[in-house]
Amino acid sequence: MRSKLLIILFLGMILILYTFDSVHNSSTRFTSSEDKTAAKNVVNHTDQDQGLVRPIVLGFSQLGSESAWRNANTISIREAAEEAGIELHFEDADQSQSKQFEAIRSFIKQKVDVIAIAPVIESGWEPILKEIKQAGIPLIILDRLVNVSDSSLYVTYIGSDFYEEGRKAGKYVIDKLSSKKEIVGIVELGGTEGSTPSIARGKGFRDVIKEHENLKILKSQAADFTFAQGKQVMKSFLNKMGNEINVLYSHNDDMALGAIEAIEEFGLRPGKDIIIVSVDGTNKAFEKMAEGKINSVVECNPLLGPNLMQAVNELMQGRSLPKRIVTPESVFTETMALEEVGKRKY
Ligand code: GZL
Repeated sequence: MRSKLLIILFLGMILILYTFDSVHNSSTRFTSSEDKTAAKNVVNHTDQDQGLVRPIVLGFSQLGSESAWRNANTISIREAAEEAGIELHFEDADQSQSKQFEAIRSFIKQKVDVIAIAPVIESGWEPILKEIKQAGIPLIILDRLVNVSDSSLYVTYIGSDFYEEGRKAGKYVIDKLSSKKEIVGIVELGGTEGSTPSIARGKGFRDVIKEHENLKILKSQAADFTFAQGKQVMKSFLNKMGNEINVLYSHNDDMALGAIEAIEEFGLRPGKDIIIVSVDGTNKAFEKMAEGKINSVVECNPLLGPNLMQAVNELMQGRSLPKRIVTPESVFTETMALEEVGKRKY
């Protein structure tokens, strides 16, 4: 009898222990998974409440990949984001403003911390910038500018002084042809119509050469900053007025490189029969300058990644930024070309 009682007691003990253990484990299992979700949420929420470090999320709308300059600009931004530990959401708009608008609306939906845009043209931005402001997301303008009545729609504009670049190109032409008293025929390959660099480089150049009556712009046409269109438009210039052309002013190197092919196919010598001044300062342009086929290149610095990430970090630390951040640049001529070739970072 006594042994039966002991067995029943023992079995009862095992049953109680088993029941307790299975209840505990299942709640632990549930709790652990709940912990995982909670932990994730806690990390996200914590960074809002207690400032724990989590990656800053930057949404960047790049206008396209039309030129060597643009590709160098994109590489600089990707590398600088990596270096800064900033999570970069990058969208390439293939030079389409409506694709830039789509990218910006997706950044707003993703609730990114900061939005940056390299606007393909200056006009048409007011409504979408108001949507960004409505969403409470700070905006940085990079490279080119937007034409808006309310500049409070963006925090800062980081980019070159394109007007000064145009002036530098004009000054080079004046110096190079100072001995000429007869008419000097100039043709101009413009960048993307309505873009800040194209508008400002054209104005800066004209404001400088207008003092010299013998310097005449025979023809100016947009060629969208691309090699192919630069070659095509230069070919049309040559067919219309080949022997009157003494100077080509190209708003970027890619179009100048295309024009060089057109000039050689036409039977003239680039850099000699036609003086060529270009803008950007890509390594390929320096190579042509070293060959004597381009006479001068005005630098336009695409390596804006570090500037952008510094601005994003300072913004997120609550620091104020200047409305305008100008990138430093130089001018190069044939004499400097050889020592620069191969040194260029783009
Ligand atoms: C200038 C940039 C221009 C370059 C071109 O900052 O926007 O666009 O000069 C590029 O090469 O395509």
